[in-house]
Amino acid sequence: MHFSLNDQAVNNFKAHSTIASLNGRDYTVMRPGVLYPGVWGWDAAFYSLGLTWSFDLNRGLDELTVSSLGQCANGMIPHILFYDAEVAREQYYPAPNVWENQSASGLPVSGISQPPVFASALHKIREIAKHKGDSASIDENKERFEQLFQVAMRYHKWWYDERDIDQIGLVATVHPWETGRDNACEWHDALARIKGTRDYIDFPFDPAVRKDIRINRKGQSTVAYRPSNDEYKMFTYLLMKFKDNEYSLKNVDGEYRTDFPFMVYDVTVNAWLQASNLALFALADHYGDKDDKALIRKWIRRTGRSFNLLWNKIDKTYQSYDILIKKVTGVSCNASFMPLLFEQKESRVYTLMETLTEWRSKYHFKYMVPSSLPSHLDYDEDCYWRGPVWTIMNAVIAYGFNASAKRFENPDFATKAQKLANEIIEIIAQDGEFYEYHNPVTGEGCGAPDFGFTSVAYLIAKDIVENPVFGGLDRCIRR
Ligand code: 9WN
Repeated sequence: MHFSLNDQAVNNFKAHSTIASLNGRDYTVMRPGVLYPGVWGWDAAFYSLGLTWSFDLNRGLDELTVSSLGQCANGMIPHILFYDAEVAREQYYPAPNVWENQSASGLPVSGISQPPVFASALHKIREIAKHKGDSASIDENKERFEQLFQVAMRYHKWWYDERDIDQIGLVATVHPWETGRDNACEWHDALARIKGTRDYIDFPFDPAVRKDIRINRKGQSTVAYRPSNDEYKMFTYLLMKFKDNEYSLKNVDGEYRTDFPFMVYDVTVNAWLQASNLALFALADHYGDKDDKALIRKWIRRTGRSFNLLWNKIDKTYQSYDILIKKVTGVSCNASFMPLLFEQKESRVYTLMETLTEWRSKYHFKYMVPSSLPSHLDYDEDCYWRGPVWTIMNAVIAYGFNASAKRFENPDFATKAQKLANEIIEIIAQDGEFYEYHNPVTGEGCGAPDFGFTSVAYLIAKDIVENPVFGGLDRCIRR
C-alpha cells in the first residue's frame, strides 16, 4: 500500500509540474491543483520538501527560488505569484487584473502574504538532502542557499516592520486568505461585524466572476465544498480595502493604521513565523553572519514572549486573537496545534494532546483533526476550512509532536506523532486518491483531486512513520 501511494504522490508532483517563463528564464514549478494557476506561498514551501524527497535538492531549491521571484520590493513574499497573467484571468478569480500588484522584478502578484513556511522549508530541504546522503549537492548549492537565506531574512523583516503593529512580536493578518484557512469558523465574529456596516452592504460584488465552482471527478458540483458567494464578496471587499491603502497597514506618515476592518494575530501565521525564525537561526550558522543571528535572536525572544496571548486556558488550545476587540476568537480548530512546532512547555504539549483525545471521543470523528468543531454554528463537515480534515495540517501537528518528543525526550509525544502520521496514510488510502481535504466523520475525500499539499502530507507522514525519532521538523527547532 505504502509503495503505490508513494508512486502516486510522486506522480502528482510530476502531473502538476509546469514550465513557467519568468524574467526571461524557464522554471519548473508546481501548480497546487486544477483550480489554482499560480505559485502559492505556503504551498510552494511545502512542495519543496516533497520535491527534494521525491527528486533531488535542486528541484526543491527551484521551487523556493520561483517563490522568491514573487518577493516584493518591501520584502513580502506574496500569497500568489502568477506566472501567466492571461491563463490566471481565464481560470482564477481574483487574477492579476484585480490585484494590480507587482513583485520587485515586475511579476504579477497578489497583495497579501501567507503563513511564512519559507525559511522552515529551506532548512528542512537541506536536512532531507543530508539524510539522503547528498551532502555534495548542499555544497554545490551554497550560493543558492545564501541567496534564499537573505530572501527569508528580508521576508521576516517585512513581517516585523509592516505587521507587528503593537510591537510585541506577534504579526497581524489582514485577510482570511493570508491565514491559508480562508473561510475558517475562527473569522465568524470578526467578519460579522463588517457585514453590518453600510460600506460593506453597499459594496458591489457579482458572483459570476468566480471560476472555482466545477463538476468534480465524482460528477458532483463543488459548490458545497467551496466558500459561498457571500464569503467571496467579503474576500473581495477586504482585498479592495487593502488595495486602497497600497497593500500596507501603514499610513503615509509610516504609522500603523488601527482602523483596518479585519486584523487578527492568526495562530498559523505566527506559529510559522516563530518556527521559521528558529530555522533561520540554524541556517545562519552556514549562510548568515553575527548581525543576522542577533536580529533573529531578537525576533525569537519577542515572539516567544508574546505567544501566550494566543493561549485559551478554558478551551485548552491556542487560538487566533482578534486585535480589534483584544480577545482570542474562542474558536478552536486544527490550527490551534501549530505552536507544537516550537512549544517550550512540556505540560502544554500534554494539554494539547489531551484536548485532541477529548475531541475524538466527544464528537465521534473517524479522523482527526477537524478544521472546526461541530459546536460552532458554521461547522460543515464537507466545506473547506469549516470542518474537513486537511492532511497537511495533520502532518504539521504530527511534526510538532515528534519535535516535542525529541525536545522533552518524551515517548508519549512520539506515539501521538505516529498515530497521527498513520492516520494520514489511512485517510488517503481510503479513497486511494490525494484529495485536497477529507470529511472528518466519513473520511471521504473532498475538493480538488491529486492535490499537491496532500502528496506532501503523505510524504511527511511516511517520514515520521519510517524515522520515528529523527523525522519531522525536530531538527529545525534545535538551537
Ligand atoms: C486562496 C492553494 C490555496 C491554499 C489555501 C487554500 C486555497 C485559495 C483559494 O488554496 O486558497 O488563497 O482560491 O481557495 O485555502 O490554503 O494555499 O492551494
